[in-house]
Amino acid sequence: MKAKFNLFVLSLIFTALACGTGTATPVPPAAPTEIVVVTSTIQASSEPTKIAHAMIPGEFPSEPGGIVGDQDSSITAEEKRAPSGDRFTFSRFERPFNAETMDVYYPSIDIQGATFYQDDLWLYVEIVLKDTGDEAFSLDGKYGFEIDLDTAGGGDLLVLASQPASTEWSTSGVEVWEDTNDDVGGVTPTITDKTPPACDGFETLLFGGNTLDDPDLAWARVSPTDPHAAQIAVKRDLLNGDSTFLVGMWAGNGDLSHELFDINDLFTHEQAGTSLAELPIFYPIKEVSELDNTCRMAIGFQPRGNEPGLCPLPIKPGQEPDEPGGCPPEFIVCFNFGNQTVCVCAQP
Ligand SMILES: [Ca+2]
Ligand SMILES: [Ca+2]
Ligand SMILES: [Ca+2]
Ligand SMILES: [Ca+2]
Repeated sequence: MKAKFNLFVLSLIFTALACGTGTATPVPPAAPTEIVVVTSTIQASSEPTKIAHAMIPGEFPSEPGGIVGDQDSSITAEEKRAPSGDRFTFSRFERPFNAETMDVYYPSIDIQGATFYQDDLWLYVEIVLKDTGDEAFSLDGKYGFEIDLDTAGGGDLLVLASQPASTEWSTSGVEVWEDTNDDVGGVTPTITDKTPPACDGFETLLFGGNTLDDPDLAWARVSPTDPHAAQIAVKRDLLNGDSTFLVGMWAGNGDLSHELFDINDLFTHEQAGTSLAELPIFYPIKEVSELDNTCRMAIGFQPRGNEPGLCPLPIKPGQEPDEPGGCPPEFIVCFNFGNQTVCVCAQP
C-alpha cells in the first residue's frame, strides 16, 4: 500500500502555474410562481426579518439520477483509523475523526452513501450518515455537494447546509457559493498542485445570510423517514441551463468551508495527515480533520471514465466483483430502495 502510494506521489510532478481566471456565470432570477406558502426568519443586523417564500421543494422524485457509496469508518473507528477511501492527493477524504489522536469518531459526518435526484424545478440530494444506534444522534455537522459544470475537475458551485434540524424544508443555515474567478482546483483540478495556488475557493455567496436575491434558491431538512439522512434541494436555475455535470458530496465540521477549496491544494499532505494507518509517513490526520466526501457522479451524460474525481463505474448485473473491471468486495456498498437493492462500487 505504501509503495503504491509513493508511486502516486512520484507521478504528481506538475508544472506550477498561477491560478487561472474566468468569467462569472450569472444566475437568472427565478420566475415568481405559486403562492406564498411559508415564511422563515433570518437575523438581519439586529432585527429579525420575515422572508416570504414563493416556492418550496416537495417530495423527492421516485427515480434517483445517481447513487454513490462511501466508506464506513465506524468499522475501524476503535482502531483510530479509516478502513480506506482517504486519498488526500486525489481529493478523496475519509476522516470523520478528530485531529491528531483520532480517538473521537463522528458518525454524524461519516457519509455512508448519497443519492441525487432532479426534476424540472429542483436538484435534490440525500446524504446518509452513520447510524450507530445512538438515540442522541443529530445532524450536527455541515452537509453539501459540489457541482462541476464543465466536468473538467474544478468545482463551480458549492451548496452547504449547516445542522439541519427539522423534517420541514428550511432555508436556515443553507448557503450557495460560486467560484466566479474559476480558481478552485488550481492547475491540476482534484489533484494536489505541486505549488500551492493563491486561490480563494468558492468566494461568491449567491445565497445565504443576508444574500437572498432569490429567497427560495436552496433548502435543507432532515429526512422525514430517516433521522440519519440530510436532504438538500436547490433550484435548477442555479445551473443556468446546463444539464450535464459532475456532483460530489461532502460532510464535515470546521474544515468544510467554502474558502478551503480545493483543500488538498491549500495544505500539504504532511500538514493534512491521513486517516490510513497504512501510510505511517502521513498518519494520523492533523490539520485537515472531521471531513468526509464521496467520488463524483456523472449526471446527464455518459462519462468517458477519465473525468477528474469520477466514481468508478457501477457493477454490471451479473458481473463478478473480482473479475477484471469489477469491484473488490470490500468496496461494494448496497442500498435498499423500497424492495429494490442497488449496489455500487465505492473504490476510491
Ligand atoms: Ca469518504
Ligand atoms: Ca464515509
Ligand atoms: Ca489542484
Ligand atoms: Ca475562486
